[in-house]
Amino acid sequence: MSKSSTSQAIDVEPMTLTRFILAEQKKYPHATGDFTALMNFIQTAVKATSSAVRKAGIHSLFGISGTANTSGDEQKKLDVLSNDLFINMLKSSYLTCLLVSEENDTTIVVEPEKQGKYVVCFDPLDGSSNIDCLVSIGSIFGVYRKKDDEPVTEADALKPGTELVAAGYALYGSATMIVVSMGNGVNGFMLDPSIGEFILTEPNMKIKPRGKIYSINEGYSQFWDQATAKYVESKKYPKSGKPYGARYIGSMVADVHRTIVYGGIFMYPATTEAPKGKLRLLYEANPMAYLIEQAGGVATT
Ligand code: P6P
Repeated sequence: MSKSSTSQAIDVEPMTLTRFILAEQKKYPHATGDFTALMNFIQTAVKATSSAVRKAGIHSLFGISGTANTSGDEQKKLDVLSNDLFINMLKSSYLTCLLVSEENDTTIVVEPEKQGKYVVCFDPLDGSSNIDCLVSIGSIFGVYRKKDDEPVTEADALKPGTELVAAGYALYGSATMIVVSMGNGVNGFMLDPSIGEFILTEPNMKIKPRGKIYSINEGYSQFWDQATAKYVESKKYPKSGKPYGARYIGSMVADVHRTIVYGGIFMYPATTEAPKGKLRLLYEANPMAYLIEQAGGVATT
C-alpha cells in the first residue's frame, strides 16, 4: 500500500470497500455496478448507526422505545433508529424491491417508482439487549436478486440461504467493521473515522480448520437435547488434549466474528423451551451461515 511523503501516515491510495467491490464486480462480465451502489447505501446506514451507537450514552439514546418487534423482543431506541436508517437508505438506492427487517411485522414492498432488483433481509441492530452495558452489537444483512419481472410478493424473500448473492455484517465493537462476501470469499473492512471510509484490513478471511473455543449459552443446558449436551461435554472433558475455552457474548455478530477470526464453534441449538431455536432464519442464520461457509467453515441447522 503506497504512503504519501507527509509526516501524517495518510494512504494516498486507500483500498476502500467501494473500490474493492467495484474491482470485484469487474471480475464478473455479467456483473453491473449495482451491487457496488447498493453496498454504498448500506455503508451509509452502518456509518450513521455506528455514530449513534457511540454517542448513545451522551445523547440519551439508551433505553427502550416502549415497543416490541415481531419476535416479541423489546425494542430499544437504537433499534428503531437503525431500522429507519437501513429502510430509508435501501429504499433511496432505487436498487431494492423488497425489504425484510427484524423490526417490522410485515415485509416492506418498495414504492414501484423506486424498485430495483435486490431483496434485502436485515437485522438492523442485533444484540440490542447488550446496548446499555456497552457490549459489542451489530447489523446483519443478506441479499437476494429478484429473478423475474412479476409483481413483488413476500415469496421473493422466502428463499433458501443457498440463493443468497451476498451477505455481510457490521460489528460495532472496539472499532466498527464491515465483513462481507459476494460469493468469492470473505473480506473485512475497518471504518477509518478520520476519512469516513471502510478500509480493507482483513483480506480473504478464512476460519481455522480447528479452533479452541466453544460458544453457547450454557444457562440453557438443562433444555438441550442429548446430542448437544454430549458434544459440549466433549469440548469440556476431551479424551485427550486441552479442553476448549468458553466464550459467549450474547451478540451473534460478535460471537460469529470471533469464531471466524479465532476459530472454534458458535451454537444456538433448539431447546425443549424453544423447539425452533431463537435465531431468525432470514436475517440471522442464513446470512451468517453463508459467511461462515465462504470463510471455509461449516454451518448447519
Ligand atoms: P440468548 C440477540 O438478541 C440474539 O438474537 C443474537 O444476537 C444472540 O446470539 C442471541 O440472541 C442471544 O440469545 O438467549 O443467549 O440471550
